[in-house]
Amino acid sequence: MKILTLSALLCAMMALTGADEDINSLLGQNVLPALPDSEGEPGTEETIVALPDTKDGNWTDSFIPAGETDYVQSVRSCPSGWTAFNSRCFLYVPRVLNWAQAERNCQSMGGNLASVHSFQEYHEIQRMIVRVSHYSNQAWIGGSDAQQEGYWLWSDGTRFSYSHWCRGEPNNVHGQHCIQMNDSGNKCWDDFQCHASRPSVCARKR
Ligand SMILES: [Ca+2]
Ligand SMILES: [Ca+2]
Repeated sequence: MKILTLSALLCAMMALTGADEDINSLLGQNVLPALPDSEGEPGTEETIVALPDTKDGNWTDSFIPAGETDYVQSVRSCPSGWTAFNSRCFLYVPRVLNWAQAERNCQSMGGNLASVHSFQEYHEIQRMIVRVSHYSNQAWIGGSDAQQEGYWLWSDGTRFSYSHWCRGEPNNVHGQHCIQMNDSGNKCWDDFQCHASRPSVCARKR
């Protein structure tokens, strides 16, 4: 009889423990102890400090994490005339150039023709062009399949994972290997002849 009672007690305790776990799990409380935040300890402050102009004379601000005396980790603002978005700076170049000239022009300013990785990013670039030029002009961006037909690559080396092609594009009519944005009424992407003259959009890291 005593053995039976003991067994019944053990079963009841196990059932209760299991029930506690289930309830905690439902309430989201059955979690591992919080780990330290790898991005920064709570209470760490970042201060914005104006730095002397650098050699290109256009930088203005820098973030210096408090307590960092050995190095300065800079997240710089964009050069004058460039538009900041996420971790990059963008520039609309109204002067018409062919795609290769446009890419070289961007490189001369420390960037490349812009790669585009999301609709949000594309929309920001479109807004910048309207703000600067008051039109929604066709413009070169950094996509090309000149190396191998149908293999689209960005000139800045990033992965070609997002696209905003117009209906029926890319169609490679008479050999089209460079992407112009803001094409047709839908302001979408078209593959076009790389030697054509277009405004362009440069991008560089902040
Ligand atoms: Ca092509
Ligand atoms: Ca086309």
